Amino acid sequence: MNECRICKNTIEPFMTFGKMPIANGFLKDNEFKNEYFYDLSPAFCSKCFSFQLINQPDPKMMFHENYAFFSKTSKFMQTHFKQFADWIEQNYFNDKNPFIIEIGSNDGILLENFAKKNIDHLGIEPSSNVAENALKNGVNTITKFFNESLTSDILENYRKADCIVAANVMCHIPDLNEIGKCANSLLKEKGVLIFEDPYLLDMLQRVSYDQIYDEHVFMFSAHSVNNIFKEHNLEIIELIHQKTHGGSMRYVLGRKNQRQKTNNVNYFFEKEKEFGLDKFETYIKFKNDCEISKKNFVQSLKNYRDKGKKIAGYGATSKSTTVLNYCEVDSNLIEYISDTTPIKQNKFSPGMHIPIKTYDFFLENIPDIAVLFAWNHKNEIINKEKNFVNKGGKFISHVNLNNY
Ligand code: DWN
Ligand code: SAH
Repeated sequence: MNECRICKNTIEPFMTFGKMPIANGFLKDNEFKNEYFYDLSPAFCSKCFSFQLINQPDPKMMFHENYAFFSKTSKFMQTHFKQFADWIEQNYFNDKNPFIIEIGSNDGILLENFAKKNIDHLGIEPSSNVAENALKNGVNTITKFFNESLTSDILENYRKADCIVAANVMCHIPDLNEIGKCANSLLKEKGVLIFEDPYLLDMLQRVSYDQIYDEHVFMFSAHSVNNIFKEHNLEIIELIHQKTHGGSMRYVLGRKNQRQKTNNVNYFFEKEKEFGLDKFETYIKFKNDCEISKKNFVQSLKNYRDKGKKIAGYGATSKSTTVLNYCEVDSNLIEYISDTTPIKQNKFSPGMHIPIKTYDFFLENIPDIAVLFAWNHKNEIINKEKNFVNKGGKFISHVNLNNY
């Protein structure tokens, strides 16, 4: 019997994606035989509405000194985080001498905007290789996991914060009750907790099941976030939908009755209810949608291959690990995947062992078909690849690319 990670209610898995490797575990061929696999099965809690993974590998196996994701690889995301920083400053800094803490600050993509203005900030980032980049750029960073013991250290050595922010991190943390307690200790009376994560409703509607992988132990909705944090005296005061990562939600939470709620909070609660996000049947439908998506994706790759087309992947995303392993697609169908991140290059994709190549390799070995695993960066990539498209190259994906 499985327990909800939040409310301890009994939960049932509604599907399995099968055995999965670490999503960002790009590896050398001499490491194939010791590759780690776990069972990737999501479940839904019909009491607190949390969509969650039954099993998650130990965080230390995912976030360490060789973490493969560097936030600044996307120009679009750099712009997003600059705008995000300006928005926080305009809306949620009330103090003359504000202090902002970021959980999962990665290479400093958000906090560098505050550092440049000499605004007091602190990044918490356990993956030391990405944190090093932030430190080089003048972003104050502690290379540790955020938790209760670190919270005590911060209170001793720094001060209470006006804002705790986390982008694409909260959904990675298995014990959110601990995070609720930490936020309570660290925030000033009128302080806010702001986080952005891929939005469950978008994932269900778009069948972007590749958002489900080891790091993403939760997929949030307004309903679940409300239930998770109300136990810690925090309430949602603002919700803003985002285009990033294929559809995300920005949640702003304040201490109960300390801040005015905006009108759109109810709008999203109603929209989620209308969709049936609180009902188990919705997730059974999602399971069927995933199976159809898998069948169509594999068939279209086979059709292209049988016509003699050269197929490559574009962007060795974490998400692609779920697609490739669930659909059992290996280098018989996708010859190689190109990615601009040096730490991924000249290694193999987790589980299916497709070679990862440089961007120059892509330019020298242009495929007929590019599987856009980084579909969430479609506009940025299509703009860059006008030449490929003009010469007859075609981008495809398991999701409908017209939605992005
Ligand atoms: O939540 C998470 C998000 C924020 O980032 C983490 N758990 C891990 C990671 O997820 P992802 O790997 O799915 O993220 P992206 O942003 O979709 O990854 C894009 C990949 O594509 C990177 O490896 C860089 C690469 N890329 C490229 O080769 N050429 C990206 C762009 C824009 C390009 O032009
Ligand atoms: N905020 C960045 C990075 C997201 S990737 C962005 O939006 O692009 C997730 C990041 O969270 C990784 O850098 C990982 O090392 C970090 N992380 C994971 N668990 C964490 C924890 N418990 N505390 C702090 N950071 C964590």
